[in-house]
Amino acid sequence: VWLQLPSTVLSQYVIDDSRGVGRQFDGIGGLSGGSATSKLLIGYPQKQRDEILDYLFKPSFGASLQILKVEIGGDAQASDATEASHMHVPWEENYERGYEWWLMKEAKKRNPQIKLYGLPWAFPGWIGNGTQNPYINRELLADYIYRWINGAKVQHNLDIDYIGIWNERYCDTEYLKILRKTLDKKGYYQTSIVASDNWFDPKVTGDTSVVAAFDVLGAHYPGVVSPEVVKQLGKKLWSSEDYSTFNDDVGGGCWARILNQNYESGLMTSTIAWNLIDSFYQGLPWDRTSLMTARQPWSGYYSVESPIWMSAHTTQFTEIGWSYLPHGLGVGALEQGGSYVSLTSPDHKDLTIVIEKMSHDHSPCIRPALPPYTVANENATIQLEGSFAGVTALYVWQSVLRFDSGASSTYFLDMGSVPVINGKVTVAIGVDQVLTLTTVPTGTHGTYDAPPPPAAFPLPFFEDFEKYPLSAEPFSLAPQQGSFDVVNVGGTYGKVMRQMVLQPPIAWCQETLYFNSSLNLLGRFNWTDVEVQVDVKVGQTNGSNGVFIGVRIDNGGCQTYVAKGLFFFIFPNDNIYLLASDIQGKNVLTSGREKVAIVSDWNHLTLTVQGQTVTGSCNNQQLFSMQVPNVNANGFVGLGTDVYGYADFDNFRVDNSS
Ligand code: 147
Repeated sequence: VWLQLPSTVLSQYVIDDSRGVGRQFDGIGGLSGGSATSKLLIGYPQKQRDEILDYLFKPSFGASLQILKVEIGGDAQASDATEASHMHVPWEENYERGYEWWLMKEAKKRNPQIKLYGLPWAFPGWIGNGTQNPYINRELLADYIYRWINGAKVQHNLDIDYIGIWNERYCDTEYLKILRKTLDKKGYYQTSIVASDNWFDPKVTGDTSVVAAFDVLGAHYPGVVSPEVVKQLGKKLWSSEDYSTFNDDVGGGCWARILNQNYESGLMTSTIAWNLIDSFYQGLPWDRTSLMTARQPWSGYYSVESPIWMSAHTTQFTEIGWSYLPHGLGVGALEQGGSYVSLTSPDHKDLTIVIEKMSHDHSPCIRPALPPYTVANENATIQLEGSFAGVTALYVWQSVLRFDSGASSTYFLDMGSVPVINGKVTVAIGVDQVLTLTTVPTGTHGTYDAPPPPAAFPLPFFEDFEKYPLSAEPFSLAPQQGSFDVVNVGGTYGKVMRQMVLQPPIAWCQETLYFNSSLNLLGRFNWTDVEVQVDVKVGQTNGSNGVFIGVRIDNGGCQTYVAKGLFFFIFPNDNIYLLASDIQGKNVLTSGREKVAIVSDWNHLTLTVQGQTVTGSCNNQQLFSMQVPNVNANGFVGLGTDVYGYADFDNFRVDNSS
């Protein structure tokens, strides 16, 4: 690491706290949700699940994240599946749904110091009283958010440290003030408000009564820049959502660069990655734009990617509450391109210097566009002064990202320690490298044995929901619209899965407003010839009109409304069935109402596709068997309701048809 690089340049940097410090460091985080990005993680075998969670959260092991931000489920799609609200309807409250409570507890178990941050993307429809405006009754919305914070505390003993307004949507400043008042009145003084999870919004920063009501100004994808006026505001500045870049080494380069430069350039003291982990089915939007990848609970396979180790360069050697050093005295741009930041502990005994020299072409993030710049190797002499003048050695950790063909990158390598003589140390900083120099001795490149090899989703699949606790969201079904809870109906069916949403939610994806169906996906995007069976019953009160099962479904996420495939609907109250090639049931391939076996109680549906032949039956009576020339060749299987409303599903079975 030291003076290995042929370079004529010898640059010099001074690290000195004698003129005070810069801003307080607030931690590096990951975002679960916005939406359903952790969906498949909870279904992993215990051993691999614990390993993955250790790579994310265990201090001095892997990413060692300092903040976990989660979605407050709103029963609506917001990227990769819906997340359940704690109040599907106004007359209930439930804190057992989904997986975010579980994830927060697993994170806290590993790191009790980790900070928790909640933010809604969408809201149940009743919050807007049927409109798309969540602020129509601000007190009601504040109460709904307070209940989530209180449920976290009372039901799960989780303290929510930060709470947001509405992800990347209109920030109502009257509501912001009412939320602050509500939380104070209920005793949640400690929960800080982040505004506005969008951009450095002048509406938020311009009014002193609004500025007084929040603690953190959070911008998304700021491109390491914050305007001068917000730097003067006297508020913490965060990049409260960032990254979103494919997690190969370019993604690692993006993450390393913005972790340093969000402070060096933008004075942002926290950066949070969307998203924490790719634990959603391959084939859904935003493939691997995650710190690591774990989307095969059936095989146990997972993969630790470079952004995990780029995080470690900062997180393993700092704590929330440390301070950055002043610009020019520990923070700045490198002479030959790249950046360095230095942080010190509150007692100024510990020092951590993180250096990155990411080249332009190997570190763009998904957004915004990266302006051109150049980097070159340099040898740098670092002079320690002030409290650090007596430091005699620094531990060195290095990552080298390599893009030349055949070369392999090295991540977060323990380089031992380097002597510091008379406060001076010289290191070589190469292009596409990250270096940490630190007095903190506890860094570890955490490692587990390789997980089992990857495998395709195994068939046959069968789910009767009996193993789940009440209100659970079944692990392997990924709802794209609607929300599905395990409920107990007793009798021979026992536990079943019920679609719970009764009216259109306040959307995050505007596209979801184009139709009112629910859809729950499972399996593999590559499936071609499959048979799906399920027992279904529409609700008697607040019921949906109809239910469907589908195969070769080609779309999820915000584009669910244009999903194509083969969808077999029944409408028990009208005694009608139909087969359509789109989820909206507009392109009808066949339909009928005579001699059908549909009943108002439980019906057993079977849909089989083999090549171009599709066959459907209800209660073992065949309703159609036909050639379908122009449908998708492959896709997920799924089930759902034709409009929002209760419907029950049980004994869901998927098998190969050929
Ligand atoms: C963000 C969302 O907050 C996330 O839920 C996820 O969808 C993520 C994917 O990159 O994107 O939303 C943004 C969508 C578009 C822009 C910025 C953020 N944009 O075009 O600047």
